[in-house]
Amino acid sequence: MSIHALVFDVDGTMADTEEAHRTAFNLAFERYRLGWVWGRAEYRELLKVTGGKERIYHYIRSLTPVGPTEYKRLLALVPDLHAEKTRFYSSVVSDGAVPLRSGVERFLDEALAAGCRLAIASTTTAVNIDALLQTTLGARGLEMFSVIACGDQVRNKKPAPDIYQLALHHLGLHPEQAVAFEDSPNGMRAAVAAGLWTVVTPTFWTEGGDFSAAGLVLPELGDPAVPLPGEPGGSLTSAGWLTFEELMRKARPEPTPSEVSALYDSKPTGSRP
Ligand code: XBP
Ligand code: MG
Repeated sequence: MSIHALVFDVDGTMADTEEAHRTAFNLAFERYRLGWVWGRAEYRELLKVTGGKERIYHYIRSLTPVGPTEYKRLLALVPDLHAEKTRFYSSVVSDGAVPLRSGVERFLDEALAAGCRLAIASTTTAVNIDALLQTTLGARGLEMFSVIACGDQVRNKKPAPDIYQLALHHLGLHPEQAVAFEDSPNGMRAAVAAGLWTVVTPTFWTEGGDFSAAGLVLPELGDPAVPLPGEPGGSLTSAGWLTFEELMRKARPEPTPSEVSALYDSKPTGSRP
C-alpha cells in the first residue's frame, strides 16, 4: 500500500512550543495567585503527562500537604485555570513568538505538491493549533490540512493511539497508508500503536527518550539552507535534509526483485500473467 497522507503532531514536532506552554501555565498560575512556578527541569518531567489539564491534575495530586477542602477547591479550578493558560498561550503564539521548526514548511509543501494529504493528530486544543498554523503559515495554514484531530476529541490521550485512529478514520485510510511525525516518546508510542510508520524529531524537552520503535529519528527535517550535520551519509541518502521522495522510499520500500519473484513462486504454477 502506498502512502496517501502525512499525520503531524504539533507541539514539539511542527514547532518547539513547550517553552511558550510553560510560560503560559506560569502566567495562569500567577493570575490565580496559586504561588506555583513550573521551572524547566520540573516541566520536562511534567511533560511525561500529556494534556495540559491532565498535567495540572497530576501536579495537584503531587502537592503535599494539602487539606481536603483546599484539594477539592484546586481540582474544581482546573478547567478555568487551563482555559486561562490557553488564552495566554494562543496570544503568545499569535504574536509570532513561536516559529515552525527547520524544514517543516518545505516538507508540507513537498508533500502537497506530490498529491499527498496532510493531517494533524495533537493533544493540544484547536484554539492553540489555529493560532500556530495561521501565524506561521498564514491563511493557507488551516486549508493545507485535510483533517485536524486534537485535544478533547478523544478521552484517552497519547500514548494511547486514539487520536491517530481518529485522524485515520476521518482520512478514510489504513495505518499502512500514512506516516506520522512526532517529537516525544508518548507521541511516538501513540502513532506506532495505531500502526503508523513514524518519523521522530526530538527537542530539548524530549531528547534522550526511547525512540527505538521509530522508523526514522532526525534532529530536524532540515532545509537546503540549514542542512543536517553529517547528512547525507548518516540516516539520509538523498540530501542534507529529509525529502518527501526519500521518506516514501524509507516508509514504503519497493519490494526487491527477489521479493517480487518470491510472490509469484509462492503461487501455484500457471498463475503467471
Ligand atoms: C503536547 C501536550 C500538550 C501541550 C500543552 O503533546 O501534551 O498538553 O504540552 O497543550 P503532543 P495543552 O505534542 O504529543 O500532542 O495545555 O493545550 O494540552
Ligand atoms: Mg509533541
